[in-house]
Amino acid sequence: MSEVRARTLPSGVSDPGAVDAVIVGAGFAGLYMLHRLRGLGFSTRVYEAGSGVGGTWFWNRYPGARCDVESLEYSYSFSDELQSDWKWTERYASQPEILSYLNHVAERFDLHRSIQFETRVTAATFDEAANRWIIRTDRGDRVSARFCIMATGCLSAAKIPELEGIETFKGKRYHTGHWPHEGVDFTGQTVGVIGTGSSAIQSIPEIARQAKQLFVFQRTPNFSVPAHNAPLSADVIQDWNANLASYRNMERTSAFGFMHEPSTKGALEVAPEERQREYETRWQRGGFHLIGAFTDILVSKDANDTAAAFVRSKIRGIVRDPAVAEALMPTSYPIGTKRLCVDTHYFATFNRSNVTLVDLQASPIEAVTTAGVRTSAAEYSLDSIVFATGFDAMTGALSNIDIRGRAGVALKQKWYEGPRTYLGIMVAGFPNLFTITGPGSPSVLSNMVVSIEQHVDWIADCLAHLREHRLALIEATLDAENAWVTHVNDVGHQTLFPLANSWYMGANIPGKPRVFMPYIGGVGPYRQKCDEVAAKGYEGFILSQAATYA
Ligand code: N01
Repeated sequence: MSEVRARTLPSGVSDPGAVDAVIVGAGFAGLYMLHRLRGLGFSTRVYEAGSGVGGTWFWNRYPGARCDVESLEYSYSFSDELQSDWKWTERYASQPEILSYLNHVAERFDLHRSIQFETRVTAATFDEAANRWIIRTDRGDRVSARFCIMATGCLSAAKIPELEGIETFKGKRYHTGHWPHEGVDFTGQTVGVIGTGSSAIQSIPEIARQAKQLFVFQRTPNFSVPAHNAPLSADVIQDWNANLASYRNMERTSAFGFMHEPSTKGALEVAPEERQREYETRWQRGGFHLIGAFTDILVSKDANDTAAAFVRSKIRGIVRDPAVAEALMPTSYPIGTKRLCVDTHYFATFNRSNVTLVDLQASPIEAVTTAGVRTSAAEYSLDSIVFATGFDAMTGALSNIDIRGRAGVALKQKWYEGPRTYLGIMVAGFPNLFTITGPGSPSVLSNMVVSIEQHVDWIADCLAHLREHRLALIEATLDAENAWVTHVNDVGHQTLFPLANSWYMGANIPGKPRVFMPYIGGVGPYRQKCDEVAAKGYEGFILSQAATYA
């Protein structure tokens, strides 16, 4: 099979070409998927909306943007040479470093030539007569593909809240997920940041250092733990390299896709002093380790309360003004059930004289005005507003594409009451359409790179299997899908996650169904399930004959 050369087509010109596979998106998922399919000899084209590779790391260039999974672990494992050649410099990699890494990967594996940039896929329609997907783009492309693989990301459809008067604001507006490539200089400005999720918590300390005055508009306080970011020491790197195979295996078989010290006890099984010691050790270590301190933090409210109280006591200790500290303390949901944030000096930033917390629970935003933001208590004049207001998570990027399966049924319609998938990889009624880290898989509850590699490998092996057996189609059965959705819900409801108004639950998007979208059964057990399904001849899928492969 011949490689399809990428080229940027002039607007309005349609491409009648046919390929084996179209991949939508050139982030971590799309790049590795392209590499695997090319290695298998499938003709493949990638469409990417951005002007470069990187996905999340291409768009999210806000100050302080950094991964909350440690850099050595937040990296591909598929190539030994890549692993030994690339040198991470910090414990938690910054956005520019991750983007350089992904550019390096694209160059190293010669991926650019199969990617058509600045091209957004607008529609994907399954042609039942031909058993092929017809993919259309905003540049007028029309390409037919046997397989359509969505590598569109879980947090890529940025959400600006529907606030009255937004368009009238005379100053500058930014969204953290669409940050200007040239950067923004806030020196001398009065800036408002709306939101206090991970993006806000990372950017606020950086913006505060530049701005004359910063107002932080907080609707829901967030739990955050320190990153304790630092340059990677030679010892850490040496240990990582010496134990690479076993560490990678630990990630793949773990609960969340990264290495952690597993706990063996429940939080209430130990004496208060021991509990405190354990939390303190993990706080000092930094990152997500705190949430793994005990086995039951995410399943028992009483256990969870102890971890939440510990973090609140830390906030009380860091923030000097007791009223501000109080307002920064989350109390309305269990810790960990909204994505735990990992920060560098976030709470301490509220000790600065140029930073003011605006508590929207006490006085909600009424409108954006020409001059700034008006709450029920005051009007704040601003030069710039930063919307750190998140994403239409997990389903948003897919819903933005008009995806139609058998009988012209729209995916959006099928998912009207919440996403339904088999294994988070396929959807009944949408043959040969794959969703990398789709809803119903561990995805956002895991180290994304580990989950991406697992899905890409599974999909690549599946396509090779179909070709080897001269099969045209793979399609999830409705029964398998229903059983999986029930299982995903059952497991989710054994945890505390449904208690929070989180984006995991779709709660941040008005009108979005409240469904716990990711799968919390664990990265290791999930991988095992996917492998078993494949080993049993793709149990739960219908595979059908009569393919002609070029
Ligand atoms: O978005 P969010 P994010 N008025 O949805 C508030 C990943 N990520 O971009 O909680 C006022 O978490 C909203 O308030 P509330 C990570 O998985 C990773 O920060 O809905 N406020 C909330 O405070 C993360 O979880 C990294 O009440 C409004 C904030 O905006 C995910 O991306 C870095 C509002 C949105 O927080 C999303 O994070 C960054 C309104 N109308 C992101 N609407 C790392 O790797 C929304 N809000 C470190």
